[in-house]
Amino acid sequence: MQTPIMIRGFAVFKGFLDAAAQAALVEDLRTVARAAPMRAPVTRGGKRMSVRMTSAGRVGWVSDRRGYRYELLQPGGEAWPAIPDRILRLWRDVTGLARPPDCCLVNYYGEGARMGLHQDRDEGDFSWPVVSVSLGDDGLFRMGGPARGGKTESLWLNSGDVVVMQGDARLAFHGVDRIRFGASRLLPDGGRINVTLRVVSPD
Ligand SMILES: O=C(O)CCC(=O)C(=O)O
Ligand SMILES: [Mn+2]
Repeated sequence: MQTPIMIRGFAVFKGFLDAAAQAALVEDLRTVARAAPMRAPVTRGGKRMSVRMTSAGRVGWVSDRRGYRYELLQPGGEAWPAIPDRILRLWRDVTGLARPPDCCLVNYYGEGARMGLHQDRDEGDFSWPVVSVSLGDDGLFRMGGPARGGKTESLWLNSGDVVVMQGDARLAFHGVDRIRFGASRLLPDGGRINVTLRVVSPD
């Protein structure tokens, strides 16, 4: 296993996936998006997010006027598609855990999309790691600490990079300030995909 760069407790595996592995993952995610179409969710305040999202797994992450949460069903009432095997394998390779993630959140950043600083804290047990995979265009990832307004550090994530948030970084603030739209040719129409894998239930 490659040794990650550690930034404020975030473990960053640069170039974890080669070009062939990245292309294979994109195909898997197309299958997911056919079964569970991408949506641009609104926040509790009614603001539409610039990132489009869908999920695979036992539960999917949703946001609407009722707030953020995990749901067993898609907004249309269907179950979420299964997490593709290749993604489950990546989780096992990176974490060494036999326990699979419950949710594979798929974020798509088109031109101008961003994600504000936030903590991942809708899960039942923060002792499990969060694994995030970048595909397509570069994204400027901002990493902070456990409190909003603290010092932050930024790093460009490129296609094939994997970040693990665990330990001190598990509840650290993070976000994506901007992407370099069109920087990568992995996605024919440009944009950035981020896949986030999380254990949601404490059992
Ligand atoms: O796009 C990224 O790199 C981060 C995504 C993220 O933080 C999230 O979905 O909670
Ligand atoms: Mn997050």
